[in-house]
Amino acid sequence: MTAEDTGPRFVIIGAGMAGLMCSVKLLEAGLSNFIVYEKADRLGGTWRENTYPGIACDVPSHLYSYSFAPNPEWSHVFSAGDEICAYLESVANRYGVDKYVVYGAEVSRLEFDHGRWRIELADGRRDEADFVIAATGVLHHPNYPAFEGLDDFAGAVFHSARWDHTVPIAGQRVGVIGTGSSAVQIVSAVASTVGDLRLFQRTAQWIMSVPNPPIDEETRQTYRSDPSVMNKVREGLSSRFEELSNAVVDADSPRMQLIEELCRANLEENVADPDLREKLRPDYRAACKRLVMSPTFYQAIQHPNSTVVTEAIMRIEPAGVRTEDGQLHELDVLVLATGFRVDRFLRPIEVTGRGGVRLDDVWSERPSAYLSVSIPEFPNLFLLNGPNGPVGNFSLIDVAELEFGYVMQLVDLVRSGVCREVCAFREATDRFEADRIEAAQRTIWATGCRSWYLDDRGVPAAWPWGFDRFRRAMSRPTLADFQLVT
Ligand code: N01
Repeated sequence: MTAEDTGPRFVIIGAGMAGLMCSVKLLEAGLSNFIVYEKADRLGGTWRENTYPGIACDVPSHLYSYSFAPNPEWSHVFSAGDEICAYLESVANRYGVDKYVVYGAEVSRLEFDHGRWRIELADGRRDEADFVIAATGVLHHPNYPAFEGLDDFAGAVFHSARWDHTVPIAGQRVGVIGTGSSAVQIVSAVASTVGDLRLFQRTAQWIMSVPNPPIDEETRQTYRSDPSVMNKVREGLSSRFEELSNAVVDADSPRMQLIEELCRANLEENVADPDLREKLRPDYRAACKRLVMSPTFYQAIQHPNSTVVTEAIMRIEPAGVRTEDGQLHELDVLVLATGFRVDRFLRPIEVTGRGGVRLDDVWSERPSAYLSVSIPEFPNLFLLNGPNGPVGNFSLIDVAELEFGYVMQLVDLVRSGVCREVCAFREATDRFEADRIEAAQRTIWATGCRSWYLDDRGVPAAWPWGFDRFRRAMSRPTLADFQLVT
């Protein structure tokens, strides 16, 4: 135990990108009395779980890196998932946070009791903490579609985030359900190696063609020897993403129109067969759904092995997928690239706040949190990448770092004796929600499509303003919005 171990105790839930960042920053602040509970047996979060062929991040790697750990070794502009996972592991090693992570430790209950959080793990282990930071991810709980007969399928069936690498796909008849970013990357990666590919498309997607060139050795050497060059690259990427963020929150902006034109031109110029082009043409505005970026999808879907199936799925049979037109699409492997349940956040953990308030009750309609970070009546509990935050076309690493800086200012109120408990007031949270919902109507996400951004009322569950506003909001808490219990 070090001297600091007598300081406030933190429990961090999740050893993904955000949980690791918290650990590094707590150590940096001299706060080593913390533990990270990770239910899996490896760190990496989303990059550990998603291992499907073709996986890469659609935020450029030099932006999708911690600000404190730039990486001159990125191999591509958009590097692959295993490279990102290896990067997270190397950061964990370099900063010595690995030893703070307990693997195979699933948190099942959190209860606020007499000013402290009591933590229970699924295997019965118990712990206590002054602060809990939930770094449990957004796209974490797979959405399994409820097709009749799914369990009867005779071949292999798995979700894109649970890829079964023991199942061979080369030369096989493979079906992919869904047309989101995951499906597009899978199709692009496997079209030429499978025997037959059926893409079951419920809704067509706009695709922006963004090239993904390798970063050559000479450039990497420059980054190694002069990190300021790499930092300039990051700054340039960051300002381009801010422009994108400002475009998508204003459906009428000229930049949004430019994005739409680029997507339209990609379709017109790169899909040769007019029938296929019409099948692939969405009937809603580009970026209404999360914009899919791929330089290779149209090429892959025009491969002789590939077929786009637009007839609705009637049921799954042992031999394959039966569509409404009566056709049976015979398959050996069925991939459910059907997205995630995005309203879960730290649930199914049972969380009980002050006075026995249950998070399940507070969030019975839908999840909400003040500035996506703090929940009324749940003091000293903070969320990273929580509900209604900036999930749309930003680097979630940047988001988590900014949120952490904000959270630490709240933690410091307790550490310095200003208060013992801190959480947002209900009325501040309601006011934030009202403003957010009003602004959300002007975003591109509210222009008429079905997407995972929309909550059960059809309101985009995302930060509806530009990134500059988020950065400002995170720079300093408005203390009047917080209930400080002394
Ligand atoms: O999931 P999605 P995803 N019957 O929710 C379809 C990030 N990400 O895993 O459009 C038939 O986007 C559904 O159809 P529809 C990124 O933020 C990033 O692909 O609702 N179809 C849709 O086509 C992304 O946005 C990267 O009509 C059904 C698809 O399944 C987010 O993760 C890579 C169905 C789900 O698409 C999620 O992407 C991967 C049903 N019953 C993911 N149910 C990169 O960085 C669902 N669908 C590149």
